[in-house]
Amino acid sequence: MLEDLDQLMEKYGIDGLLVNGSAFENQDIYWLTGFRSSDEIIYLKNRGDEPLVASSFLALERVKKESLITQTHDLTEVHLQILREKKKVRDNQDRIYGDLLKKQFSGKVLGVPDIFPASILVMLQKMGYTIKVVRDLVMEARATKSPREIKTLKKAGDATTAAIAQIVEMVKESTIGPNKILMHRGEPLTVRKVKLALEHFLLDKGAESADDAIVAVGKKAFDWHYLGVSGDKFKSETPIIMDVFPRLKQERYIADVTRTIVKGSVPKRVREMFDAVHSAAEATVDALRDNVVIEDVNLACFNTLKKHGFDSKGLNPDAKDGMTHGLGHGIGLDVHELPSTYSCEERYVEGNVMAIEPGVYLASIGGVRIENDYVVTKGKAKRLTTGLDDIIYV
Ligand SMILES: [Mn+2]
Repeated sequence: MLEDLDQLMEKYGIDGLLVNGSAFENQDIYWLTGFRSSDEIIYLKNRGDEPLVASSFLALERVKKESLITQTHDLTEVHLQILREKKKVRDNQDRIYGDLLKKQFSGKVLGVPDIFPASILVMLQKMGYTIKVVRDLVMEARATKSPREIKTLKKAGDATTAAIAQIVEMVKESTIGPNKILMHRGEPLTVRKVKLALEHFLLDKGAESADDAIVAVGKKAFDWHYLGVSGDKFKSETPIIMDVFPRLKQERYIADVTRTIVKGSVPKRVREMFDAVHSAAEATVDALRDNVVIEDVNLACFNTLKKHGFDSKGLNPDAKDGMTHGLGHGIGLDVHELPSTYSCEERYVEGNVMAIEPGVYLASIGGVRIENDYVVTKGKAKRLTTGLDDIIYV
């Protein structure tokens, strides 16, 4: 949370935190300032002080009205001087940062996150500033969500489960044609058609795909990041993975939900995969809570899969099939945030929001994956992605 920044700055040994960019390109900027704009701004926080944003002209006025920031630094005069000299602002960043830092930065060590323009970093060093790259600092602060963020993530979750439910209806409506191909309103049900339907529905709910959705039919889902190509056709008696991770257009938060759907009779081996994955999901969520060691939650999943006869990279790094990816990831303004499920010795804390996605994959069949988003609490983790069955046989 924003409240954790001072403590983290102390931990990382920096006196000031400097971040640059626009909300649409840099989630850190949006999270730190709440300023939803394409304007590039500079965020500076001295340890122990309120943060400020440096900007100019009309953008500065909007920062004052529309952001969470109460302190500003006006760069209008410096910008005007550069323009009067018929020069480019982007070639004169030393004057911009010089003005800001001389007047507003009182400490010695300036921290910058990993996403920071390399040219400005080098320039600041040439100007004599001591710069420390604090790769994880803002990400660590972002890992613990405020009640307001959790409410927004729930809204993203509702849009996502509702969008997948629409596709389930399309599959239900479909008939089974030659070669097991699903026919929807007289045409084969293709990945293109399904992705378009997802996008249309999400837009109506105020969301849009963060990157793309995964819609993987049958064996193609063995590669669990295979996105699906337009011409892929839905088939009966075949597991189809739909992994949908849209972003709310206004609030910019993301949900991540996966369902696997089978139309028609469910082959025995596929049913076994579903049973294993569903049991693993339940065991994982039972284990997930405040102050629990991250690896213990991983093991709850992998050991359950093992009991069901499935291998995993978690128990066997050489595994060729079974669960060949990690348990999940933190989620928020980015699809992948901290905490990382690979930080085995660390512990979950209240307010972490996790996408938990057990899955098993067999080369001869494809895969089955179930993914839902949860808030870590002192008791049982609270699910944010409700209203849609985990196992979908239609
Ligand atoms: Mn995910």
